[in-house]
Amino acid sequence: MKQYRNFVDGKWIESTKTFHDVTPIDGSVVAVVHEADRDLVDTAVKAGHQALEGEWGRTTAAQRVDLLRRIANEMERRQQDFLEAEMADTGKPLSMASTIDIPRGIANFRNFADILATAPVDSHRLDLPDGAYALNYTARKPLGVVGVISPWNLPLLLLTWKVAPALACGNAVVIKPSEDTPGTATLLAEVMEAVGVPPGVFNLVHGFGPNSAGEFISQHPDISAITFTGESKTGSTIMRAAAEGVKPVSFELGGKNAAVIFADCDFEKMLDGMMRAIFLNSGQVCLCSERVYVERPIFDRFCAALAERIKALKVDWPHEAETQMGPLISAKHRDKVLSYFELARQEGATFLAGGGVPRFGDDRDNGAWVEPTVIAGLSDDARVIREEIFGPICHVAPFDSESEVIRRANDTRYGLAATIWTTNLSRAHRVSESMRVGISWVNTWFLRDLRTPFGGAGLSGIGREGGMHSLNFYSELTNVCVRIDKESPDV
Ligand code: NAD
Ligand code: 6OD
Repeated sequence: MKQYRNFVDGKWIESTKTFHDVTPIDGSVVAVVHEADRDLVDTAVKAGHQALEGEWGRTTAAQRVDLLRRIANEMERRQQDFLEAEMADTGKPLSMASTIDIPRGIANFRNFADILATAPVDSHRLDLPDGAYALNYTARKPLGVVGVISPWNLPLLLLTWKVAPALACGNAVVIKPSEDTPGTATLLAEVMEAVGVPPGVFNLVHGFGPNSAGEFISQHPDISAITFTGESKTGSTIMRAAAEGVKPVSFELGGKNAAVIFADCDFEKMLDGMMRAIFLNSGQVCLCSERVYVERPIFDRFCAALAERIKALKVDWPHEAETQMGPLISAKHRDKVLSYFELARQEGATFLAGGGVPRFGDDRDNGAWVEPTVIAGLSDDARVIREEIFGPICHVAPFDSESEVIRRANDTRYGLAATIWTTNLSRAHRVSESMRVGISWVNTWFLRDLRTPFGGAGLSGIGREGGMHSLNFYSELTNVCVRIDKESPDV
């Protein structure tokens, strides 16, 4: 059986306590995972600090740019291994993992290498009344040892989105991938070892959240900052732990995202986009649209067309080239999603498609599959409309005016993303800017430029990462202010 070990201070560490990494495709065991205890997390944090005091702490930005590029090259060489590990852990289709997860994981290192290589030094000249002036410039230094806690939905993509800029800025990291997806993080540790990242700079600890590696990281007094992606409730627990040491946190949390579809949209392009926005990764992307508002003149046409497209959606073995949707991440998460299907029934929803569990008559019946589902007819205060489900389900509702739909779309405690579909240019700008979210897409969805700010409002997060926003989070900035006298003393 494959073993996923911890990687601490440049060494592979086993544990007497292990758990099974199970694939949601058919419930079989992928690997035995070695769970880190509090002592091992402590060793990892100490190793990080030692690395910062040693050779790693003296690296130049140019050396780190070179290192990030070598990491990307080695990941590319092992692309197939990453692909197999990600698909086994998540059940996501080849069509997605090979075009989004793994290439983006690699691109994160290349992009942050480029961003660091071209990062400007912030400087300001201040003229003084006596004719002298002050020159200010900002020195960028690492924060220290950064705790990185990541989720299961886009495991490599979201982990490297944080690890790449953290290393670019010269930090050491202690990472904890989700207990459901330990595979690609373990491969990433192999890559770090292969390219010669100094011991202690990249530490991987496996485990769960409460009373396990996640909690040990967030409570550790010598962790300098925490970057976390996951549920809003978990974010709030981690924030309480971080408050003790007044530590910087960067949080990318849950969403209950709205799609707003105007009657003047390009209908077929919108339908293609909305199929992705609702069902990509079985709806397990924090940016997915779970609330879809459609202008009344095209509401019935939209519902009929969506139901028709769902009939053609290929829900099948992840390795088949044509497969568009795989299982959910785990039986536990499938049960949560099914409980929301049940709640929708109790709240009086009409099911336009799906609502159950597909039966395959083979090993997949032991997996974590659900049907792509569309519901309608709920009022805006129903729990199904207000709570994040994180599955292949959306609620569709008609609207009559721009102001009404802006109000309803913003009527949520979350604030991550919105997608607006219209051919009216002014309306596109007006509506997208009025969304209380971190990102508004117009006539597209999940199109990412890694230099742009990414994050959420309200329960969806704290701070922004991406491009210079990431470099600023992962750096301690010191402003140096130099007074330059008007006259030289020898005048
Ligand atoms: P989760 O919060 O359950 O777990 C995320 C990570 O936190 C895991 O590694 C887990 O082990 C760890 N963890 C859990 N409890 C912890 C604790 N008490 N202390 C420290 N660590 C703890 O989230 P998940 O189920 O893995 O991911 C799905 C959620 O993530 C959804 O809510 C989704 O919207 C959100 N998400 C948000 C973004 C974003 O960019 N905003 C991206 C992806 C996922
Ligand atoms: O693309 C990204 O950079 C990003 N952070 C995506 C988040 C997706 C959420 O599931």
